[in-house]
Amino acid sequence: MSSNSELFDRACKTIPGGVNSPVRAFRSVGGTPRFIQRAQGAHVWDAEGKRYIDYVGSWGPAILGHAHPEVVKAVQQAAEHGLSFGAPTEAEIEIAEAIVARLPSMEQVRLVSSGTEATMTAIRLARGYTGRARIIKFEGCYHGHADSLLVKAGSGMLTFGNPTSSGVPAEFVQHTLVLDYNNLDAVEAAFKKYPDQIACIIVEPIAGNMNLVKPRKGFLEGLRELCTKYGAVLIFDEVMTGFRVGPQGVQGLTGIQPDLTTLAKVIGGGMPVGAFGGRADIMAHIAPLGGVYQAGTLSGNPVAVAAGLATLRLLDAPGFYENLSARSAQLAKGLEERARAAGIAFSADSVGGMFGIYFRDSIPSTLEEVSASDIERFKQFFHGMLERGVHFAPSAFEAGFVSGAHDESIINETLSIAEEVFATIKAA
Ligand code: KE4
Repeated sequence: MSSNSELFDRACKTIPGGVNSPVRAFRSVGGTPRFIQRAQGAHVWDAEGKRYIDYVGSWGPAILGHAHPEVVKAVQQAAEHGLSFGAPTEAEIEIAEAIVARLPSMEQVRLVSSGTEATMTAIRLARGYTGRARIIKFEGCYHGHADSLLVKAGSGMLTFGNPTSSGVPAEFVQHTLVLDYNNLDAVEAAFKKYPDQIACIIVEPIAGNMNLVKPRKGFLEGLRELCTKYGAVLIFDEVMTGFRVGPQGVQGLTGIQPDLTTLAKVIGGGMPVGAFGGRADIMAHIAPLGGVYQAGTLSGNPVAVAAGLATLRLLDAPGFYENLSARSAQLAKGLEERARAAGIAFSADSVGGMFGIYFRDSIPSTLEEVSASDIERFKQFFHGMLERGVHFAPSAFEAGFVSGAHDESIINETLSIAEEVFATIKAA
């Protein structure tokens, strides 16, 4: 049996950074990533056979808990009939109907294989539908790694973005305007400055990629009004929040209807499924109906769709989301109580099956406030918990995830471990 560090050394020889997605490399917290051998319910086991209570949950997909028997069975049964055909299947109709039935704003939906594909295409569609080039996104929101989204705010508030990644020419982000999350005045100013040039706003309606940050009262409503007023497309990127924060995502919690929604994670149940969809009059512009091109060899893959469909159906169980929300809230409140009892500046928040923990006195509502939290203390907490068998997200700028398998006893076990860890970590 190889150790995690032996596997990491070996991985680094053939995989850049030893990982297939950067956050997994533990670079923002230090130390050696855990190589997961297997997972079941609320737990994962690493290469050394050590068990962890898991709050990463594959960054959202494992909402039922890992390896749910009915999801695994659905995958096995689908695989026995073939893995991929490059031709339409009834299962794709079933999952499209399941998604459309759950999200009234989605009259039509197209499946892809990742959240990045979904957001990249939704933006192209908004540009094709409006004939406009400029887009608005918000600092701290992550929508995948398409070129025009790897961008940070320009020098001036309303100047266009600068690439955050090498290999992205400035021209590729010159139409992307990056504004502060929760700053509605900046959005209004942008529309006043470019009244007929903005194709869309893409927003995480509850942000989960700068840690959990909720919209302030009126922010989403304001985005909806401004997009309607100026003829721009409002895109809710619900890749993370879709069917995670509630049975109808953020749009169900708020009653605000976007023009397009992007999804992934939960709708694949751990398999590669993404989706974009919304108003039929906009979706009519997607090939083969319209001139906005999009395609994918494995889009709607029958095995992946089987996992997603089984997951969505199991989420309909009576009381599932009430229990999920209660467990997240129990964890957030319990961590906050214990940290503060240890004299640590700490706050925590939760919504549905997502939670955020912040080493600062109050819950943040901007990236700047998250960035001002005590990152060093987070790192101490992260490693203290990891050593004691609790796997949190390896970054102070990520949300955490609870599953239907995290019962009260598992949350209480986590809290008693956290109490030990809070007693050990010191101010930076
Ligand atoms: P993917 O291409 O990773 O499937 O989805 C991109 C994406 C789009 N939109 C939102 C709101 C997202 O959260 C994501 C991906 N989320 C990250 C978690 N911070 C995935 C983890 C990773 O990058 O390894």
